[in-house]
Amino acid sequence: MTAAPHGERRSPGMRLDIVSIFPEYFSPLDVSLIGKARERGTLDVRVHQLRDWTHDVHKTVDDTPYGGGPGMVMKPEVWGEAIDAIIADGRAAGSPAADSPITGSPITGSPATGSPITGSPITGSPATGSPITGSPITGSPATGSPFAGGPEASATPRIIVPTPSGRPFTQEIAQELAAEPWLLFACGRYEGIDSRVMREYGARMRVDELSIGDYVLAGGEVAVLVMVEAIGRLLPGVLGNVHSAVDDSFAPGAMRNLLEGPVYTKPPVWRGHEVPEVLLSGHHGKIARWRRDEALRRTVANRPELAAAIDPETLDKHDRKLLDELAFRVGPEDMAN
Ligand code: 6GU
Repeated sequence: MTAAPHGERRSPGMRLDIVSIFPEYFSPLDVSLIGKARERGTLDVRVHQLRDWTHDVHKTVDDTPYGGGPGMVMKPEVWGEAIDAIIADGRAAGSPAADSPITGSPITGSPATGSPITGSPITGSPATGSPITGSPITGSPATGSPFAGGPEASATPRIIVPTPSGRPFTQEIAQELAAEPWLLFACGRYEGIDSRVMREYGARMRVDELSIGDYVLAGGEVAVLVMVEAIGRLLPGVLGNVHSAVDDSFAPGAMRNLLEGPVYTKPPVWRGHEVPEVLLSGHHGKIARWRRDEALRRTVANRPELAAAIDPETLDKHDRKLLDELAFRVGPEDMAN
């Protein structure tokens, strides 16, 4: 499971490193779309056991939290050694732009000491206002950060730390991450990873703390599976039908802030339930209109907060009439609905 499908030679696709104390969680990545992408070399997934970087007989990865409180916190030293080793390996294995190292940044060595950049802002936290990691994830990846995009940047992975305290993982972020050559997912368990790890790497590369929803999982593993699937299906050639992704719910473009409507297949009548007639009409214009109506209806019913955030500029006369019939108002002025 941890082996790269094509040995040390890097494929032209994306490299994806995952560090966890439960590597066996990631066996689903061997199957289906993601498994096929790995076989083809579109995706080079490497799953690592964090405990491989411990030095004590018990392979300890956690300790009690400073300041007291429940639970345990993952130790920074082991994470530092793991991430340093993976970055060094990725560069040596000919990961993207390995020939253009970032000058001055220590790759290996003791991560806990000698960092020239302690005290720099933690990345990925919008509240810190960091010019590096706090830069908007939605922006062009090639701009706004010395680490985001460009040939130098690809000599470091973009680090993703799954945590319920992170910013929301969205379709837009999935699209942005799908354009990266190298991602490293750092799965925390217990109460999380010592915050200095994010600070340390955030000073040298893009680090994003991301949440998949407003609930708490026991660890980041399942969240990483979710993110990898969302990202992986966007990679070139991974989806069977290249057009599938543009109609996705939440996809930037026509489907922004819209959920997809219902779908049907044969037979035309099943247990007395009929397929909507318009879908059998062969009239493409009417079908497109019907689908948009259904998307609007479903969004208003299931996700009113999304519907309220639809840009009024993107609504045509027919859209407005439908929303009127649903007694639903779009836009910031009137949130009464
Ligand atoms: Cl990314 N991790 C954990 N542990 N819980 C979560 C989450 C992530 N997203 C939502 N809940």
